Amino acid sequence: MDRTRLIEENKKRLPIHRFEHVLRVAHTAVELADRFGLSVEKAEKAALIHDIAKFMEPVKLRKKLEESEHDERLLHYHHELWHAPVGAMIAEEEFGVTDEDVLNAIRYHTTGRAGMSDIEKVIYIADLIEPNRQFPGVEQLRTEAEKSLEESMKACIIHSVQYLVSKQVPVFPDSFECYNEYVLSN
Ligand code: DGI
Ligand code: FE
Ligand code: FE
Ligand code: FE
Repeated sequence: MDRTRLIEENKKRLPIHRFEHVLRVAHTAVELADRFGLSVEKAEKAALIHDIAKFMEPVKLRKKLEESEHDERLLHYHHELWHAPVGAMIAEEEFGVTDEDVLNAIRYHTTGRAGMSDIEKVIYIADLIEPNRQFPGVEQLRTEAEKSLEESMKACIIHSVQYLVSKQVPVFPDSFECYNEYVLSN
């Protein structure tokens, strides 16, 4: 599915504020991919699909997950996590995406995971630092993203885990595994 159609699909399925977030994430992801010598096409595609399931009802998200092979642990965590794997399912089934890297970038954009590919990192980072994100520390994350993909991903996952812990909400194991990978390696 081409860029224009993907944008149309977002417009159809998302309220305007979320639609605009998706466009900003795509813009940021393209910038990062270009900066770090990665596929701009893959980055843009993944970004343009990443939140496609964000406004599906939790009941529908659950049903969709149960339709096929899924990480059983997800259903024991907050439903906010479900739009990412369901987005990957929609990408494959409805938009004809076959590229595993693009699918994984969508699937893991909320939690991160250990062993992320560069495109997965780009989407994770772009989602967190797109120009409209405003939270204490975002400027520092943007500065990191000017320099190195690795340092940037490390700073982003540390920020996210710290934020979730500060809120005292359950943290999905993939996020901890991602965090541990970064803080263990030097
Ligand atoms: O969809 P977005 O709002 O653009 O961003 P996202 O998909 O990265 O995150 C969606 C929400 O999920 C965000 O409010 C933070 C939350 N979240 C991320 N990881 C975890 C989490 N919530 C819980 N409870 N546990 C997590 O591990
Ligand atoms: Fe999301
Ligand atoms: Fe995110
Ligand atoms: Fe997002």
